[in-house]
Amino acid sequence: MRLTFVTTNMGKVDEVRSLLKTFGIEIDVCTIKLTEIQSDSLEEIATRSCEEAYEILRRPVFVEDAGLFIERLNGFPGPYSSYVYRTIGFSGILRLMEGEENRAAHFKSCIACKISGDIINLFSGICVGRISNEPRGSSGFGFDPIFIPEEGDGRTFAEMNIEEKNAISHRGKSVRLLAEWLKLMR
Ligand code: ITT
Repeated sequence: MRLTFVTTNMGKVDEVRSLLKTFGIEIDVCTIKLTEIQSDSLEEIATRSCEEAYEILRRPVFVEDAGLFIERLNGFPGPYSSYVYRTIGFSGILRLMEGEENRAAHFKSCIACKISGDIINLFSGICVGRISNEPRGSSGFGFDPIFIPEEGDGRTFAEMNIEEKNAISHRGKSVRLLAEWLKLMR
């Protein structure tokens, strides 16, 4: 069985491919733009996108929805992270956080996978950390330059290589759960 990852984000593709490869799993990528419903729940957004992807492609698919949740901003931008990144970017987030002492934040990733039939399987991962005072690093994508994971050594995600980020990231965790489940299915 070959799985297709449906996403428009090539940063996600690099991370997911690199990690799945260590499990001996190769994937195809399809860059069609799926409808993203408005919801406070990443699980609900991923489930609906996955249903649409399966309807269109009619083969085993998965999608991933992720977001950055900032405690002091009551979880903003959360499920709206993609829009917020495109509009105000990470510098806009740094402005909103100017002078704030509480910089706690977490990333969450939710993968929805449909192999066949009616069942959609969900796999989630969370990475706890904080928002940096200034952007650092040039690897990765999105909010990586301003996120310092708690499990790390003080570097931002953008100062890590893919393997280092995958070892502790929200996406690394959800992808490992997907990989373990796929192994059981074999
Ligand atoms: P697809 O929906 O096509 O997969 P997208 O970029 O729109 O691509 P999301 O809807 O999941 O993906 O948006 C999440 C946004 O949150 C993403 O565009 C980034 O700006 C940010 N984001 C998610 N995961 C991230 C990560 O690991 N590092 C940095 N920023 C991340």
